[in-house]
Formats: sequence, C-alpha cells, structure tokens
Amino acid sequence: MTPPRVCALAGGVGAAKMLRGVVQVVEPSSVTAIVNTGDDVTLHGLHVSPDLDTITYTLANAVNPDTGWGLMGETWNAMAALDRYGAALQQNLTWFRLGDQDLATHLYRTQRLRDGLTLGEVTGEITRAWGLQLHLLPVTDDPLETRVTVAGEGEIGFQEYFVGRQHNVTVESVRFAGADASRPAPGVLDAIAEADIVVICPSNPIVSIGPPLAVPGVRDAFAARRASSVAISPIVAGLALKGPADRMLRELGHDASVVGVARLYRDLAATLVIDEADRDLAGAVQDAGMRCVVAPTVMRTPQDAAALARVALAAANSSL
Ligand code: FO1
Repeated sequence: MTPPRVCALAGGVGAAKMLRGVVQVVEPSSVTAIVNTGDDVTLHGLHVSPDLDTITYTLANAVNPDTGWGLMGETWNAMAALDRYGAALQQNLTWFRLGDQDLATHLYRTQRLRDGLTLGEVTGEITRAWGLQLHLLPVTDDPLETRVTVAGEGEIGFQEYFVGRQHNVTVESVRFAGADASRPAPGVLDAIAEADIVVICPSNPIVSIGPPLAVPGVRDAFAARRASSVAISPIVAGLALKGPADRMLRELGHDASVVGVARLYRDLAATLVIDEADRDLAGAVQDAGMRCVVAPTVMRTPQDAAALARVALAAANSSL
C-alpha cells in the first residue's frame, strides 16, 4: 500500500522535532513540509532562513541540541573576528550568532539566489546535500518579513525582537510585510491539496504559523483540507515550551491556552492534540469547535516525537 502523503505546516524548533517523529512513522519521501520564511533575515549581506535551516539540521541529526538552531560542535571564529571591526564601529555586529559551519549554508544560499535560483530550488539543493529525503518547501519564494511593533520602540524586525531583545518586550502588533504581493512557492498548493494527512506542527501560532497563512491562497488551501488535518498545540499548561508564544498570544488578545489555540486553528484543522497536562480543557477545546485528542506532546527524544506523530496521524485518519 502506498505510504500516506503527509503535508506539514512548519515553523522552527517545535516543528523540526515533530517532523523528526513523522519521518520515523511514514516514508520520509512522502512528507512535504511547508516552512515559514517570515523569520528570514539578511545579515552581513547573507540570506539567513532560520526555520528552513533548523528543520534541515534537525532532520540531518546535525542541529545543536542545546539551542535547537545552528550546528552541533560549532566554532565561532568568524564572529570573533567580526567583533574587531564592531569595536572600531562601536557597534555589536555579532548579536545574531552565525557559527563557522553555519556560515557555509548562508554563503551557499546567498550565492545560489544570486545565480538566479528561487529559494525553493536552493532549499532543494541544501536538503539533498544533507541527505534529507523529506521535501522542504518555503511557503513562498517572494519576500515575506515578519515585523513586530513593540511597546515604547515602534516597529522592528522579527530577529531584532526575538534575538536582539530576547523577546523580553511587549508586542503591540505583528505584520507580515510583502505577504499581499507574495505567491505560494511552486508545489505548495499541490502538496496541501494532494496530501492524505495535513499536520499543523507545534510552532508559534502568531509568528510561525501566521506568516505562511498570510500568503494569498494558502489559508484557503489548508481550510479546504480541514477534515484531514490535525494540529498539535504548542501551548502546554498555558506555557510555550520554547520561545514567546504564550506571551504573544496574551499580548495580542488571545487566550494563552489550548482553547486559545483551538480558536485560532478551528477553521484549519478538525482535530487538536493537547498535552495530558491540559486534559481538563478537552471539553472547552471541543466547545471551541475542534475534536480534541489528549496525549503526551512534550518531545524530549526522537521516540517521544515518533509516538506523538503516531497519535497525530491516527487522529487525522479517524476524522476522515
Ligand atoms: N536565536 C537566538 O536566540 N540567538 C542567536 O544568536 C541565533 C542565531 C541564529 C543563527 C542561525 C539560525 O538559523 C537561527 C538562529 N537563531 C538564534 C534562532 C532564530 O532566532 C530563529 O528564528 C528562532 O529559533 C525562531 O524560529
């Protein structure tokens, strides 16, 4: 029997962990991840795609396990050398840490884009070079930039918010610059339409799942597959496992809970998987309009991720 085709909507670290589980449960070559590019940033003239790279490095078992981004066993000589020039300028040129091996990815991606390839084509070359069998697609090949308006400062870039200020500032609003003019990358709408199962990964609903849905046509494509779609809550017991998702939900007027997540996802997925810690909210999730499955959703090991993937795929199947 042909393996089920899975299409995943993915952000960074949480999605990478989820995908590491999915590829243990179904044939990796039948998995397509549609990845957020709103985190992308140009620094030192280089195009950095954090969510694409986090997934690539994680699936290649090369990611720095402590941070969830960048490469394990990294050295920082280029950053140290740049600090010499930062001192001359009296500027911090290395607030966004690019390791020596990681730099190769950004050098290569930037050159290939200059050669005229699309971000999707370059991503294919990079994932093949890392021996990945699953397909990674940027949600769009066009510019898409998450901009965050923070209290007392005005609008800054996503990485200035997330890294520059360690997301320790209050968010007043978020917008996705370029979204209206952007087009789904080749293969994105087909991957969503042709999937047997759609998985919305446990990523930040605002700034990881939000930007891809802002690309014209993408939200409708996912909504059309609602019956075959399952989402995993990135919020457990009111908290994000990593990053500012809980704060951002609250600051933007949503409930920082599995019920708040259900209100955001109910048009996109029939089922929401929530952690055992939120078992008593299962009824409220159903009242919010989503079938609710309770299971362990904290992925500490690849085995945890595979178990969660099995639960998610079974839930999506049973709602067919
Ligand atoms: N996150 C940080 O908190 N500090 C960093 O210096 C940093 C550097 C970095 C370099 C490459 C890359 O692909 C990701 C990097 N990240 C860093 C993570 C990045 O901010 C991601 O966008 C977040 O993980 C959210 O997805």
